[in-house]
Amino acid sequence: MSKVVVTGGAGFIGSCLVRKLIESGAERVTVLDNLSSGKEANLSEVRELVDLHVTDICDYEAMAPIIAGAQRVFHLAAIPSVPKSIVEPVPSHESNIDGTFNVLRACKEGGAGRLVYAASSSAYGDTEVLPKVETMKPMPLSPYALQKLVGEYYCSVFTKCWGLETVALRFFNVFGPRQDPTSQYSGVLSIFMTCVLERTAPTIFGDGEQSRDFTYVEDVAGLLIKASRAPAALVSGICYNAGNGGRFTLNETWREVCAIEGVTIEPKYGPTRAGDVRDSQADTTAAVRDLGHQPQFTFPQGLRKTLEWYRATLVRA
Ligand code: UD2
Repeated sequence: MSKVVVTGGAGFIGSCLVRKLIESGAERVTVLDNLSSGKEANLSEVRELVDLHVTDICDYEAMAPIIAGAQRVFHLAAIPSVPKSIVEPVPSHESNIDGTFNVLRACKEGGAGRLVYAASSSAYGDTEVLPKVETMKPMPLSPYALQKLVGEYYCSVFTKCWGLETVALRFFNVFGPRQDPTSQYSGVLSIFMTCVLERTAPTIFGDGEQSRDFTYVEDVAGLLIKASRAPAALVSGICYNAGNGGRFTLNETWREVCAIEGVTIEPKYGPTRAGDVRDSQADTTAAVRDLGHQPQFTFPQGLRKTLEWYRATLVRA
């Protein structure tokens, strides 16, 4: 039986990937997660098919044996926040750079087949041109953006120097069910969802005209699996945009969320956040061509599905 490992597999994106791997034929999935933001409950429907190791990627001795011998490793464990990396740069650096190095080293020394890495669109910073293409020069604006970029470079160097198969996917503002809305660092859509259901006004940082390529979590999970299966000669050592290809401002997005719910609530506005990118939109040409990327959910469809999930969850809570 082929071993599949997902670091961060109890998190919002990781747990969606675990469910999709099982749907697409994996008999069991090994999850490595320190449960700092992930939750065992995120895996509840598939828990019996998951070998969960509550382990930190910063602890090499503990995590290396879990990765050893895996055919496919998906590295999603991270401290994934621009503002948190500014307020608390040390844990962010340790997890996102040292932890990623540990995962790559464990893959190399443990004879793993392929590593697929969750990179970030934040690496681009503010480009003059949209959409953003992989050939553009990265211009990180925050420690988090730089850390994720270092991870990408490390992937390609492990491919070049030691022949480890790697593929990096730059995620573009992923949203969907199970995104935790409870922290000040939570993704904006998880905050919008709870605000609209509780009929409270969100705070938009800046003028709300910044834009994002919001990507539904199931499309990202599907692309991760495609990246783990694409021919090595074509994709190994390469980084791809994993966005949806669209672009919506925060003002438009809040209005759309309110329209789906049938309410009108004026947002509050606060100061622009340090390290914030102004506009973000993926050119998905390379991912479509090489990985067969084919998003299944438009932004409004993803919003509706997400809102349904938050509604069911908030009612139960
Ligand atoms: C970055 C990356 C994304 C992913 C993510 C991980 C970019 C363009 N995107 O997302 O790919 O790696 O980091 O976390 O760099 N905001 C509000 N009110 C709130 C919360 C957020 O207005 O209550 C704003 C925030 O200032 C930003 C936008 O919403 O302009 C999106 O913020 P986010 O934290 O959801 O994600 P972002 O863009 O930092």
